[in-house]
Amino acid sequence: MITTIQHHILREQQRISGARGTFSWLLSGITLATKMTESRIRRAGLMDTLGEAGGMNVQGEAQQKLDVYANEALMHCLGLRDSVAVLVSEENEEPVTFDRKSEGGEYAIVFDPLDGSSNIDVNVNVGTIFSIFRCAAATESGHRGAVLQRGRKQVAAGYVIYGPSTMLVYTTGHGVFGFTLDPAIGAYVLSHENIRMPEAGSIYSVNEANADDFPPNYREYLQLLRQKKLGRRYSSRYIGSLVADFHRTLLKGGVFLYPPTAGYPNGKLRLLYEANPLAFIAEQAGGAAVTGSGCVLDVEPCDIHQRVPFVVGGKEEVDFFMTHA
Ligand code: AHM
Ligand code: MG
Repeated sequence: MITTIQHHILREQQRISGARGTFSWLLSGITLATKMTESRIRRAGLMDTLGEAGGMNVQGEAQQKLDVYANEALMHCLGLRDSVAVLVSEENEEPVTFDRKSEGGEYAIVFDPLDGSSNIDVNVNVGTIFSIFRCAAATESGHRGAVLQRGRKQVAAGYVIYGPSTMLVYTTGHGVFGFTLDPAIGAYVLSHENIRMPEAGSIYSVNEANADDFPPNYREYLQLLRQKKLGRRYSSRYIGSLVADFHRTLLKGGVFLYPPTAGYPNGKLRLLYEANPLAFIAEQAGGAAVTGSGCVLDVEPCDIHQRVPFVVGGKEEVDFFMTHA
């Protein structure tokens, strides 16, 4: 018989919250919101959901209508859960906090509601990325402190990819599991048990149009891959939707890089809701993720929207980056 994500999470939460049900209730907020978003995405082009919403987000990027919808869906579905104390979104400058009094308020959730949304008008894959922390660190530093925790402290992380099919991939630190949305029953069904990232692959993924701006060590690394220094020929793939580029790297192996550039001296991708959750999944699947100077998961965050250089992939490619670049 099938295993739904609800069933899987019920088993996982024994390790996380001592089977009190708060964790599975929390995750059901994420699955519901992503199903709402997926249904809008499926009808994009038929409804008035394509194009810009007219506003800018905190990153100074034009918000798409679907960015706004995906953000509201997550804010609404998670805001109703008593166990949520803080929500941080790419689309909101400040954390959204909830005063839960004595009961609840255990978790902080950080998310990118619609990653790669500039691709949506051309019918290319987009995604939702999330990361969950316990609020233990929210002491004097308040709610901001609850989310300014190292990636190693995540209790769960995952993403949804809206592609030819819709998949949710998540980890609670005990392996990585993938679920495919079965539209006939409206449930995420286990389709990828204990995902392992190949130790080595043959694809590199980077926005090569920026190569003249990359620091020399990144340029050199890509050149060494092209020169078959790892013993095989590499091919290049770049979708420009992080979730999609990462998902391919997770399943097929290889390496994805977003290096520092002139426009983005710290790299373009955000630590809390892009790099950290994907780094957690990569490590859990046997891969690795670094900023160029160390593991992504060891970076001590200082700002909720901070950016980091991001190199993620199979062990062999990432080790080679660290030793040769
Ligand atoms: P966003 O859509 O949440 O703003 O995310 C940024 C996107 C990532 O999905 C993707 O990896 C990257 O920007 C692509 O950037 P570029 O167009 O500079 O290659
Ligand atoms: Mg993003």
